[in-house]
Parts: sequence; C-alpha cells; structure tokens
Amino acid sequence: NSRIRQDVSLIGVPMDLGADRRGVDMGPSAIRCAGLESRLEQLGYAVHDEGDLVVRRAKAYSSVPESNLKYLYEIVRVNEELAEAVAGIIARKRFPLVLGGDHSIAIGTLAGILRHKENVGVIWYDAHGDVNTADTSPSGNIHGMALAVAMGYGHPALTGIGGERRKVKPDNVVIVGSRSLDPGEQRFLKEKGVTVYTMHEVDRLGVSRVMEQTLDQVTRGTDGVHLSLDLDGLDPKEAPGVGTPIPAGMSLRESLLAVEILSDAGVVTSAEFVEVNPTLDIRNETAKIAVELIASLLGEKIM
Ligand code: B3U
Ligand code: MN
Ligand code: MN
Repeated sequence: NSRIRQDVSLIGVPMDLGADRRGVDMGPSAIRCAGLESRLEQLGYAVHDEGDLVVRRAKAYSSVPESNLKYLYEIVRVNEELAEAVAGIIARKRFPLVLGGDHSIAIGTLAGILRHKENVGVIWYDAHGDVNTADTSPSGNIHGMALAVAMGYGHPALTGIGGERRKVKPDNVVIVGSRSLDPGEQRFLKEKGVTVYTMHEVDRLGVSRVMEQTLDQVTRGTDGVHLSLDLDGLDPKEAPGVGTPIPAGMSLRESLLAVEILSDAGVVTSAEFVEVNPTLDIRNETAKIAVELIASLLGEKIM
C-alpha cells in the first residue's frame, strides 16, 4: 500500500478568530470524535496526539486600532506557537497533521514547514482563494488572507510569523476547487501567476487530470508538498458543517479521488484539514468526511 513511512503527529488548533464566527473552534474535537486516531492506527501508524493549542477568545483581543484585521494579535500569537510545534514535529521526523480551526492557522503551519523546507509545494483545496490582504478583504477576516500571507503578502505582523523566514513561492502553489474569488483576489492570482483550477477547469478536465497536473506543478523543483484542505472546497450538500458554504463544489467522490491520487504519488509531506464547524453540521457528517479524506490521503485503500 501507499502508507507514509513516518509516525503521525496530530495537533489541534481550536481557532475561530480568523473566521470571526464561533463553532469552528470545535473542529479538532469533532474530527477526533469521528474516530481519526483509531482509523490511523488501523492503517498501521503510530499516532502521537500533541493535543490542542490554547486560543484565547476574549472580546478584548479584537481591538486593532490601526487596521481592519480582526483579532490580529491573538491570531499572530497562536500561529507563532503552531509554527514552533510543526517545526518540532518535522525535526522529530514525523508527519504533521494539523486539525482546524479556521484557515488562518495555515499561516503557522506553513511557517513551521518553511523552517525545514526551502521550496515547499502547496495544494490549496478550497472554495475560496484566501489571497486577500487588508486592502482587498471585504470582511477583515484573516482566514481569507492565509495563502497571501504564506507567500509574503499582507500585514507585517502576519508575514513576520515564524521570524525572518522563507516564503512560499507563487510558482509552487496550486489552488483547486475555487468558485468564490473576490475581485482583488482574481487580480492578485493573475499578477503572481498562481495556478488555479476553478470548478470550471475541474468540470472540463475531470479531477483525475486536474490532480495529475497539480502534482506536476507542486513537485517541480520542490522539497515537499503540503496539502491545505478547507472542507468548504466540498459541496455543502455533502459537507454542510462549514462557515461559508458555496454551492456547486467538489463532490465527496471527487475529493476522495483527489486525495487517493496524492496518496499514490507518495509526495505529500504534511497536511491540514480546516473549517469544520460542528454547530452547522448534521450529525458530525463533515468531521466524518474529514476522517475519510485523511485516511485515504494516508494510504487507506478500498482493496
Ligand atoms: N473571500 C471572503 C470570504 C471567505 C474567504 N474564506 C472564507 N470565506 N472561508 C473573505 O472574507 O476574504
Ligand atoms: Mn480557506
Ligand atoms: Mn474556504
């Protein structure tokens, strides 16, 4: 099988400040409840649960007088901690599996990865682009800025997370499943030359070709591949437990095929699963889907 030859370290980040909406902080708990650890153990992995980081969520942390960035400083603090934790996991030669929380935590995950890798490829599976900056964001929500920050664009408090560090190169990024891109994001993505497979390309080419081409792009000259999977990339009919559901998304079948193709390629070196919001979910279905996708990514096979 295509199991990764590494132990897995799980880390939960009960962050909801980047979405400015409660509930997504319960994501790590819901994914654990859906049986993640035993599923990975059945696959033969030694799983080290590093627990959850602490996210303080007093109203007081919301005031950022000089910008529209909501909860900036607490988000920075948690992401600094996460970067440290992820870098430590990689130093111990384990596979980092980060459970969100809202997508702002990708800033910390990638900052940690970039301590060890010079040229990481990033697959951003999402209905959104998450490449806003303070100037273009319609909401001030930092989860809609995480990918721009990882590439070095945004408020210095955010781009400085992890210290003076390498940035993700636009050439090494592929976005899959987008169907809600703000005007400023469309400009940004064109200007930086980021490869984007919107739902239009997915429907024209099929997931199989999209993922093959994605793999080509993210493995060219890179020293690892990070999968950042936002559950709102999936169609809300199947994955309803997300804060910003956008119709006409990736089906569960397409999403399983996508992660199976990644698994077969054997190139993914870290992953995060974000934006599960149990308060909007139906019987924990979205968390269960997250577990299915993680198991397939890590090598579970139908036969
Ligand atoms: N692009 C919008 C909406 C959004 C981004 N990510 C999510 N929603 N989950 C924004 O606020 O930046
Ligand atoms: Mn996202
Ligand atoms: Mn999204």
